[in-house]
Amino acid sequence: MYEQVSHSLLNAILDDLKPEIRRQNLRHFYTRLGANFYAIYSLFFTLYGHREDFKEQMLRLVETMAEGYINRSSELEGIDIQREQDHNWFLSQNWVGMALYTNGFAESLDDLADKTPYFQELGINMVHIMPILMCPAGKSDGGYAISNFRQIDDRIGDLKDLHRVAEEFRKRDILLVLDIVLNHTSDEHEWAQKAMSGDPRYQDYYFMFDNREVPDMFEQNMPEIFHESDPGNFTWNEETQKWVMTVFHNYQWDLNYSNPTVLIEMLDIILFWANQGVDVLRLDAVAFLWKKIGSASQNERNAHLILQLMKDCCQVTAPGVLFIAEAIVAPVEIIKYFGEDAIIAKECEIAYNATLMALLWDGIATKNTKLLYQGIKNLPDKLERATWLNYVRCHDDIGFGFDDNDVRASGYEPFAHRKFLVDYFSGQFNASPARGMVFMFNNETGDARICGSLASLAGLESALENDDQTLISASINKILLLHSIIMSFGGIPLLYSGDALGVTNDYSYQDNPSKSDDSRWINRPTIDWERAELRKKQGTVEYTLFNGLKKMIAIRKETSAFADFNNRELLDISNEHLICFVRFNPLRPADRVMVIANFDAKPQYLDLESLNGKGINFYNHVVDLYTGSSPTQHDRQIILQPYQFYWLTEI
Ligand code: OTU
Repeated sequence: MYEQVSHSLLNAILDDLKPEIRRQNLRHFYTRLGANFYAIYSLFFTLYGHREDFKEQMLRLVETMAEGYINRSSELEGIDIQREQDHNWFLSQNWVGMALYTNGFAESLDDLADKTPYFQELGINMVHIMPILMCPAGKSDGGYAISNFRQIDDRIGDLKDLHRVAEEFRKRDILLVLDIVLNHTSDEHEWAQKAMSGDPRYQDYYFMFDNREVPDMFEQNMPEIFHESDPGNFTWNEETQKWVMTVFHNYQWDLNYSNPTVLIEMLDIILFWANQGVDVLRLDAVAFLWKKIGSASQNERNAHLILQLMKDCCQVTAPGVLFIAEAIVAPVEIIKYFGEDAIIAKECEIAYNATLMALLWDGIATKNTKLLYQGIKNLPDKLERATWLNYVRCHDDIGFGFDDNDVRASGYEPFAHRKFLVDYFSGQFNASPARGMVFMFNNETGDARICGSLASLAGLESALENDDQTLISASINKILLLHSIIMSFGGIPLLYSGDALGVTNDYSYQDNPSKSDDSRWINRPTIDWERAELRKKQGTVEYTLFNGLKKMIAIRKETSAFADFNNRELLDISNEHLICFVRFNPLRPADRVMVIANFDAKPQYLDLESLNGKGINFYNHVVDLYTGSSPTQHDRQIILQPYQFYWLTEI
């Protein structure tokens, strides 16, 4: 948009640019800057317009984008232009992701590059390599307490190795995803160290207070994240005799985005990694970016403005790069991280579907789909050009953060129901085969979350221990069932390292003093590659899971109705153990797939009359894409075995 105030400021900024920048050929940069400048200016003005140094900061912001553009390789610029032309590319059903820790999956980044064929074997073409940057040993929060945003942890490799990974991936059309930890730094980061030595410039990068007055005001409304290990949101710092805001661990200092320098530094880091050949950036803990006294300091409007600004700026320099919002918050809040509008107020193209994840686990524990239905029904439609990251497990805990109204509408009392879920997955509930751990139990509120690997939560660990074949196959079927939903729901499925091989809990963290107070380590596995060979041996758990998932992935890629264009219709049916939805290709509505999944441990049936003609036409020849055969029908009913799913289509 053309508007006089911002346009004359833009002209002034272009005159003031450093000569090194002015001398460059910046054609594409200028066209994009011109297109986005009004939005960038308006957002920056809303956040920092009251400051005396506003214009200087604005100049610095433009210089940061220009420098980022100058450093972008022509190969990456080519990809930008290609993606600009095919701007819906990431909504295709072709993408299937996997998240992993370098040192759990491989020996090092170099070794990970050598293991690329494993991804291809399974069909994975988007790999989220979890934090790889410098972290203090011990006080690392699994890589999310970073002491240097530009240096790769030398225990796993260096920038050269990452370039090799990026190159190997690109050759094979695999997308590379890396983290940007925007909300905080390690207390060993140079900025924190300078702040500790008393430098006021760097003290302004954080929230530091001489006494408890302000911290106490904040505390009144701020929930605690790691209540058991790190209670409170502030930590006393001896060196400076100040209280520092530390929402996560006491060694993770929250960055202060009311200081524009912080925003510009972090944008510079985003652009730096974009220029290393990263396709997608996972923005960690985005809900926490803005702190405000009197609020929970999560999901604040200004947090959204910061993300819009980062998106607008990144589009100018590296428009081919996508953002994933990691905001594990209430369903109505998650959706806002896509932005308000697909074009002028865009934030992240992709967001973790934490709602679906928690709902799926509810289905497993209750063997019932009431809450799953309710939750999906109330999941708002996304913006255009936005997509979910659908997952079952990740490196974190599981929080049962459903909407209380949905829980009530399903006939449960929220507190008691959550307690049931925690008891079920921690194996305290009678007859539960799950082997999870309670995470961050809060005595005052009764809140708790759950850790554990997918296989152990689904009962595989206990079944193997008891050598119970029936339970072993039930747990395998549950694992496949959960994946059948994330692969067909709409969005990019994100598998978690180890889950395709049925890797169970790793208890070794309990003997490591720097890990033992964080049970999330139980679900951060080290892959045993010798054992992984069993995926090639028929009859093993590894074989059944790996090949089941491999087949699902291959079918997904061939099924255009599985692309994500808000093209899903949830069907009301008369059986509360089943979930049933239809996916259709918006361009060719006759291409439809009906997904039916049975969450019960007993066979269930779907009464075709209850569909009222919705879904697909069962008078035609119907076939299950997964097995290639027709579904079992009897008397106008479709029969599903325990934990069975169908992907039905008419042929
Ligand atoms: C994220 O987690 C990371 O995934 C965690 O591994 C980190 O510990 C954390 O940020 C701090 O960097 O912030 O918006 O319930 O779900 O902390 C959600 C715990 C987050 C995690 C939560 C999450």
